[in-house]
Amino acid sequence: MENLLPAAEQAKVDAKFLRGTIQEELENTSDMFSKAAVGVLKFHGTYQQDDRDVRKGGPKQYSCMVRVGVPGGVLTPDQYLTLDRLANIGDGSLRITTRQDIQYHYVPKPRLRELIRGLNDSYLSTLAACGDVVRNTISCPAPFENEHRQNIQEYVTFLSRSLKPKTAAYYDIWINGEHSATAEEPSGPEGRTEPLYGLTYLPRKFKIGFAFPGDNTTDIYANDIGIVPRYGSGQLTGFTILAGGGMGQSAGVKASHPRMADPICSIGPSEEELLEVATAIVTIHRDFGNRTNRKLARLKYVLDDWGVEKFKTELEARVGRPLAPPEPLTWTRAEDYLGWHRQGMDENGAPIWFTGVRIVSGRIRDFSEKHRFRTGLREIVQKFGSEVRLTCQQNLYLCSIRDADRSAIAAILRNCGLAEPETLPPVLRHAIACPALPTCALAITESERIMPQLVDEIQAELNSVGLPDQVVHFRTSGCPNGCSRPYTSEIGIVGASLNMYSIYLGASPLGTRLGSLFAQNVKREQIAPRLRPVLSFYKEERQLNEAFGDFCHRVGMEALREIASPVAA
Ligand code: SRM
Ligand code: SF4
Repeated sequence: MENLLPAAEQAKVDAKFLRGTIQEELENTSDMFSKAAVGVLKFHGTYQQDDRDVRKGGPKQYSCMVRVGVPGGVLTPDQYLTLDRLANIGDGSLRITTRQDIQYHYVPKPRLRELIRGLNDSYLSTLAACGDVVRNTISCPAPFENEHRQNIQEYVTFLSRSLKPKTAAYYDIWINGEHSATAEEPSGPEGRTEPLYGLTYLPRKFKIGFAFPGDNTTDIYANDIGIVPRYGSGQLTGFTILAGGGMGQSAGVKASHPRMADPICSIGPSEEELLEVATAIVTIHRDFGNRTNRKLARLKYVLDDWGVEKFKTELEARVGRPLAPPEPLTWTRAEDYLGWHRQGMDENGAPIWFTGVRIVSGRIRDFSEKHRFRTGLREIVQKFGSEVRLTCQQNLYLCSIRDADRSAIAAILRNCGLAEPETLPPVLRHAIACPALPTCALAITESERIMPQLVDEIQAELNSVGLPDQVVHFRTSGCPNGCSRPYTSEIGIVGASLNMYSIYLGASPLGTRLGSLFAQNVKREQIAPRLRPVLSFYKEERQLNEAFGDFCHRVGMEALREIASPVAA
């Protein structure tokens, strides 16, 4: 009998190391790619989408979402200006993602190659930004010079490059065989083999994140592998390794669920050992991840099945030695460094600054005369040569600012409508939304488009119960996949069905505990009213300095539901 692979696996085999029919289809006049090519395109960082607003009224209008990988979120001024210049190929916006990448939306098929070539000229790549491979490696990009962060960025870049697919297909298709210095040499005589991935790559996407001790701005527990450096006497002494985190769940698949990564082991500080252990974990996913059900294929389900002990034993077998137990981790913050911070000092002892700019939903665009975010940021980078760093909370840091330039930069930010973060309402300051409608094919409800209004409503509730300055972390996703990581947010709103949302409460503000389902099938208009009694209860009953998420967790969902019985629609 023929040995049939599941369709998604067979498609990878048929694509012959990520070639498929993309090249031929780029030459034809159709405005869309075939289904087979769409699957392969994802590994090249491109999703074919159709505008969901248009879909309602007539024939589908196809375009592409293109994701540019930015390891650790670090961009040179030249790279930022290239990204900005190329935004006009799409809808004129650059969108910072929750994994420090840049996305373009509405890129027409005939201009895809021009876009990817343009990126390659500035050593930027879309290869493996999506697909069943190791995705963009994230890290906290705050550039504090006294905290070894620059050094960790070198590990991020190294790991990123080492785990990229090696096929030459990307360069053959998009760049006529030329490849930029950011990607590794294709391996094998014709760049056709994949020593790590093989023909069928991974069962599913795979995500790696670094965090700094105490600083969980990257949401480390939401990653397949989490890496936390350890320091002793001012020196890097090694890394604590976590595994098995992920947010996605599917309404129709009961066993699917968000999961926090488990601490697995401690290793030494060398790049070689870090790569060895990370690669071994990737191969565990490759060899044991579920290849028959993509909804249960992430590494987190291997951890669920095996438990930490068995996982560690398999890892030790793969690296050929015992691994030390993980060091305990403690966290003190998980919010981006918004506003002005001292980065270091120049050669004359004058301060060097960085400033964390709040970009709501990561959308950099010239929205109106008063809100010209793209123009303002471009002007700053052009004039002052600022390095740009993207964060996992969809914000950006303008770095290495001389003391003498600080007030001019602050004035440009103000004039282009990028408000000083401390002047924003507290809930808006740290809110995150996924794109959802109209671009995302999987969106069940709105997310990014309703976020500002929803945040206003929740802020109004906080004001009315007498907590106007309370910071409450708020995230919304248009479906249970959880791209904004709503399950690690103090308030997580998740699209469930037409105009209906689930509300999750009780996650830790430090990103160390998942929230619990508080209410289901809540109409969009009822979200804030449903939260009103909970916020009021919090105001009355909280302990000293108790965060909202910690309070909800302590009190429990049952008690919260009791005091917040549904408000009439
Ligand atoms: Fe995501 C799929 C957007 C971070 C879990 N995600 C998608 C797609 C590509 C929809 C699709 O498959 O057709 C979305 C494109 C929408 C659009 O129009 O742009 C999409 N995900 C995003 C971004 C842009 C959201 C954002 O607001 O920034 C983020 C891009 C990150 C990047 O640069 O790589 C993004 N996605 C995440 C995260 C957060 C994270 O990684 O820290 C998660 C949860 C963590 C995790 O992976 O578990 C996430 N996205 C998913 C899932 C669920 C995966 C699962 O295990 O079940 C899907 C659906 C899928 O893969 O089938 C998905
Ligand atoms: Fe799309 Fe769902 Fe991700 Fe939002 S959470 S971008 S709706 S897949």
